[in-house]
Amino acid sequence: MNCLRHLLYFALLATARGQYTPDWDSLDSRPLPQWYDDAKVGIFIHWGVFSVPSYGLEWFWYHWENGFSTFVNFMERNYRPNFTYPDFAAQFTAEFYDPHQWAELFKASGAKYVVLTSKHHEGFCNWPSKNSWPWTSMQLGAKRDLVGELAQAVKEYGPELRFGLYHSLFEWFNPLFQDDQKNSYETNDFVTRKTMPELYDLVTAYEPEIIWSDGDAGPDWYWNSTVFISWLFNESPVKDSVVVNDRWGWGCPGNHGSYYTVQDRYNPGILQNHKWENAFTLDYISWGYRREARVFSYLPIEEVLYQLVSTVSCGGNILVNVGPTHDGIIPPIMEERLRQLGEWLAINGEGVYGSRPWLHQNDTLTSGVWYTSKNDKTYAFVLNWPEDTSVTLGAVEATPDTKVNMLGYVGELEFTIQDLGMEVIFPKMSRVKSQWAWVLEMTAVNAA
Ligand code: H79
Repeated sequence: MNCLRHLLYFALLATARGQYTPDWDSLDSRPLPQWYDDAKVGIFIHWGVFSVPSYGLEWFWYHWENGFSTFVNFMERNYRPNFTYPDFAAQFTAEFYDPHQWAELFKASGAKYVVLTSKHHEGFCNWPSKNSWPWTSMQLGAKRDLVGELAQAVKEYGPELRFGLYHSLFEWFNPLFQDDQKNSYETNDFVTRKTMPELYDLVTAYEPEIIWSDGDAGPDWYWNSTVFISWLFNESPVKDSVVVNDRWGWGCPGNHGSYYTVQDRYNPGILQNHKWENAFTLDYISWGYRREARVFSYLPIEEVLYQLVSTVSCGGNILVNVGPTHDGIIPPIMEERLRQLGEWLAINGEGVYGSRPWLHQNDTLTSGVWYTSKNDKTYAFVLNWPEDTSVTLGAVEATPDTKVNMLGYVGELEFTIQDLGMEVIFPKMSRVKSQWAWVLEMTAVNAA
């Protein structure tokens, strides 16, 4: 009896203070907010002091400091002696930064959420952090709250475009972190004085609905990750809708969090039993802007669409990255790619948003065909227009009630039943609205 009373007491206490306890078993039991699974497409933005040298990649400082010759030579050729990386911050000016223009572009891309780097591994804060003086965008360069301005512009679109923040736990050269590392993570001044105050500050000030954690060098108990996430899920202003990824300490990626990012550009190609995200960048090489990139370095729209459909078919979302310039421009080639994506989704989004994996993920006979499902419909994404006039779907079995349409085309498509699957006759290309990839919408079919 006493025991029962204790149990009740603790249960009440737990409800009063929120239901999640600071351990992974409890945190992982929280159901995924559905908006995230339905959204499928997000935009990632890598913007920081690395956007000033805009050379090589966003790991510029790390490579230069560690004596990589390309970076050392670049600095010797182009900057006065004694120029330091922090000196770049003065040129992070953002004079063309128009957050409303950015938000309009992200909306036009068909994305349902936006994730901005609040602070990358260099430690520079794109918001007026009180714990990072004087290494923030409020004190140096732009003298603006870059995070706050985008949060406001994105939130004007309501739940159709949600706002999220990337945050790097570790900072390459922060002396507090380096000391903790030297002490085998048994001291945690960096976490208590820097990382955690900043994370709580970001959530309270900007109410992001995604915390995209990165730079989880160290054990999760060192970072205090579960304590922060239990506060986020129980008490924070975004407790009902927020989602977090999985980079919260050694051993966490692929094991803990609302959804798994595992590693950059993760795209396993087979159905996953936990929600996941494929974060990739429009530049094959870098997440941050780099001036020397040539046109061949950018993913063609066909590749972006391949990433989208192969990811969504296997239960994932895509997070498409752009790297703005130091002055706040999203380079036109990236803008074009995002607008192409939006153009394609405007025609074909029915098979993407709110969809769920089907019984087969890709076709058993024809390569470049991926599937999703929604309500009573099955969608086949055909990445290659057929060389002759038809595509044979080995994974689909027609029934007497089967109907086949193509999104962006008026009228039904003819098909014939095959020994293995069905053969769908494609219409004349000139009468089809979609480009780059085509979506068959099928009713009353079975998995072969
Ligand atoms: O922010 C982007 C990357 O900078 C970041 N995650 C994405 C979203 C990232 N953090 N850690 N890593 C990626 C993995 C680190 C890989 C490394 Fe390297 C291999 C570090 C040094 C060698 C990649 C290649 C980065 C520099 C060279």
